[in-house]
Amino acid sequence: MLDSPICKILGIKYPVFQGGMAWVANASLASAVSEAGGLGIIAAMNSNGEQLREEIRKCKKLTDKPFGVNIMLMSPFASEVAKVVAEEKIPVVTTGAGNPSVYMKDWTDAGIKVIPVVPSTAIAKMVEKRGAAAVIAEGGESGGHIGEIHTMALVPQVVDAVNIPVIAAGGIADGRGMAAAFMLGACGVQMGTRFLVADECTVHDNFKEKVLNAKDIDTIVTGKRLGHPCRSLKNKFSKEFFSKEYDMTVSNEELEKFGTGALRRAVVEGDIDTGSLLCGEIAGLVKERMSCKDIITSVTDECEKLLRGGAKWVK
Ligand code: TUI
Repeated sequence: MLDSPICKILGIKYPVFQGGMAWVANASLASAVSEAGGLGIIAAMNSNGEQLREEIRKCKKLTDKPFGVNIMLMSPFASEVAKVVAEEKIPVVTTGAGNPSVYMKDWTDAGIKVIPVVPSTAIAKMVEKRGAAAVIAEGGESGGHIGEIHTMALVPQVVDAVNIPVIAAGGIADGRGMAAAFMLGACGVQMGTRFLVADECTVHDNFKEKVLNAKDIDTIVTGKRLGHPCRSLKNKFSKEFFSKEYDMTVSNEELEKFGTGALRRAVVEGDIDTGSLLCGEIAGLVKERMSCKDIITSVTDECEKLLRGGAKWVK
């Protein structure tokens, strides 16, 4: 059995978080992960307060285990959903795509454990000062909005920079990645891409098939010109976005407009040509559909075996 301080802090069995993937991480996925002993996370993404409240209530009906909500700070509804998580007494809030400082006092006062995603040591230190219970150090291998450095370099530097638990994210989809994260000083992992193809994940089947068939070099980063780089699978949409980005006759407004609605098209409609298939670099390793329970058990069992066998490298 793996032992990690984050399990005690959050009241979970396994130190495995499911990423709060935009448009994807709903009550179905989050409740299945929490039921399996990990930390399921609902993505508030661009939901307004009442839409989020409805999803939270659905999740509460499906599990009595702790689950979290991820607040995407670039959302126009961020301040509205920030209030809803406190009203609904959500035990854990993770944040992404920005600095959560303005909300942190209200959340910690409400007894919420705040665990921001951090792309750098500076932001990790800042949120620690403001009362974060832990941080998720997310490397650039991740799908979706990413920072500048990658998991192997980011995690140990964040571990050294703060005195709170660090969860590693980005490029982790099996027990090897999880064991490596522990060796870097993390005390848990967050996985997105692996859960994207989980049985309980309601993302369109066309999207799941693209992930299952992806190779190592099949992702691309777009959006750097707009200041929000995003990793997704290569397809007609991402390749066109990429070429428009380097075409100075295309304005930023036109570029933003081209991207609007693309994630919903992929996730909900299964449009794998003109939709945005946000996905991490580790997709090439994800070859099987499984339940959340089987994913968590196989990843943590493999991790445990590897950690026990670590002494083979020492004479
Ligand atoms: O947030 C994510 N991943 C996401 S959010 C998303 S929706 C979206 N769509 C289009 C453009 C932008 C977002 C899709 N995927 N991951 C967590 C994450 N947070 N990655 C990087 C960061 C981050 C970046 C800067 C966290 C803090 C930060 O602070 C900078 C500052 O000072 O504001």
